[in-house]
Amino acid sequence: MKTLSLAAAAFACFAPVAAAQTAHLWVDPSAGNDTNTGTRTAPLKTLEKALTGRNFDLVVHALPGTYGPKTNGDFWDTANNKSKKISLNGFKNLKIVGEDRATSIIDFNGIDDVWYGLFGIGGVGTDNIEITNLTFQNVGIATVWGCSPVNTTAGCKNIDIHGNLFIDAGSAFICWGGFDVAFHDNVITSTTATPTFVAIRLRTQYFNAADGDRTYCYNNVIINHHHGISYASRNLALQWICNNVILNGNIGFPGSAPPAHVVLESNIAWNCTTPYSYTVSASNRVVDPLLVDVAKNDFHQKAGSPCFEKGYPVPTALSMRNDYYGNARCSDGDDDRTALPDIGVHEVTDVDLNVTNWGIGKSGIFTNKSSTSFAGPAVFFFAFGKAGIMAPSVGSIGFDPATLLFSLGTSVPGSVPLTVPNDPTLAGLLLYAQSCGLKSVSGGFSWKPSAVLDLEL
Ligand SMILES: [Ca+2]
Ligand SMILES: [Ca+2]
Repeated sequence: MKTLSLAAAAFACFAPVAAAQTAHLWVDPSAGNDTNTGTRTAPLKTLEKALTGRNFDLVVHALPGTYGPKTNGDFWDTANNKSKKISLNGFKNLKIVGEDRATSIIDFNGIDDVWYGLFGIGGVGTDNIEITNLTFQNVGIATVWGCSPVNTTAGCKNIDIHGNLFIDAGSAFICWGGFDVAFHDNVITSTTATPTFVAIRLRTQYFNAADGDRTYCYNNVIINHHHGISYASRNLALQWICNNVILNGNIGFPGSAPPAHVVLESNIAWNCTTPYSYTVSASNRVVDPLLVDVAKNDFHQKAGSPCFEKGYPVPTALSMRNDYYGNARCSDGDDDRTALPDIGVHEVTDVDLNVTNWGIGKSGIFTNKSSTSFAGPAVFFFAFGKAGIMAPSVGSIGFDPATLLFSLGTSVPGSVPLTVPNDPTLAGLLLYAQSCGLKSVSGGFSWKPSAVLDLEL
C-alpha cells in the first residue's frame, strides 16, 4: 500500500481550481423555501429556482419528495395558469441528480401541452449536462409527439441522461439533435398495456453538418409501450441504438430499415406484436430476456438470461458508465477475457467499490470487494471530469486520462486510503473513482473494472 503523501500533493495541485468552479444547491419540494440559500440544511423549494441565476458549474440535488404543478409548483406558470418548461439552454457543466430514485419524483400531473420537453436542452453553447437518479411520471398523455420529460435540440453537446425511471411518461426522451447525446440505462414503463406512446424518439432528421448530431441510445428497458424506439431514417446523424430491451409492446422498432449511419445491434424485443418493422442484423433478437420480476420493477437478469455478455460495445465518448443499479457497465461476466456489455439495465459483475469516511479533512477508505479471488494487483483511479473511454478488451473505464490524478496498487480484495486535506476551498469538488482488478481466468488474466463512483466534497 502506498503512502498518502501523493494523494495530498495531488489534491493540493488540482483541487482548488476545480473546487472553486462548482456550486451545489439542494431542493426539497415540501420542506424547502425559495428564499433559502439552497444548502442541504436550508434547501430551496423548486427546481426552477435552483436553475435560475447561475447556468454553469452547478449541481442541483433533488431531495426526496414530489416535484410538479400540484406539489411544489415546478413546471407550472402560476401567473398564466398553464404548464411551463424549464429551459436548460446555455447551461454548461450542470448535473441534476435525485437523492433517491424511488422517492425523488417529478410528477407532471398530466401536462401534455408543452412542446420541446419539460426539461429542454439545446442550442449552441449548451455543454455537459447530466440528469440522473430521478423518477419522471405522468406527462404527455394526449400530445405524444411533442411533450416529453426531457428533450434535446441541435447545438447542445455532451448530454448524459441515465439511471432514471419513467412511468407513464409519454415519449420519455425526444432527441431532435445534439452532439454526443447519451440516453442509457433508463427504465421506461407504463401502467397501462400498450398506450399510444413512443418511448424514445431519436428524431435527428433535421441534422446538418454544423450541428454534427451524434446520439447514443443503449441499455434501456422499455415496457408496455405502443412503439419502443424510433430513429432518424434519413440524413447523416450518427446513432447507436444498442442493448435495449423492449417488452410487451406493439411495435418494438417502428419505421423502415435503418440507414448506414445507424448502428442497430444487440437489442431484444419480446412479446411485441411486431418486434421489428424491418429486417435487422442477427444480433437483434426476439427472445425472452429472463428478467427477474418486471411487474415488481426488478429488471435484474435471471440465471441463463440471453442478455448476459451479448451486448454491443458502444464507443461513446462519455464511456458507457454505470448500469441502472450502480454496477460497472461492460464487465467480462463470463471470464473469457473479452468484456462485453450485457443487454438491458443490469450488468453482471463480481467487483464492487465502496468508500467510507469521505470528506474534507477525513481519510477516506476505498474498499474493493470481489466475490471471487483476484490475482492482484488492482489499480485505483481518481479523476476530475467524467469523460472516459470504452475499451472493448476491458470494459468501461470512467476516468478521464487528461485529468487522471494518480493510481495506487493493492491486492483485491483490499483497501486504499485517501486523505483529503483539511482545506475548506475543496468544498464542491467533484471527483470520480474507479478500480480495476486483475483476475486470473481460464487461459490468462482479465481486467475487472468496478463501477465509477461519483464523489463530492
Ligand atoms: Ca466475456
Ligand atoms: Ca458483461
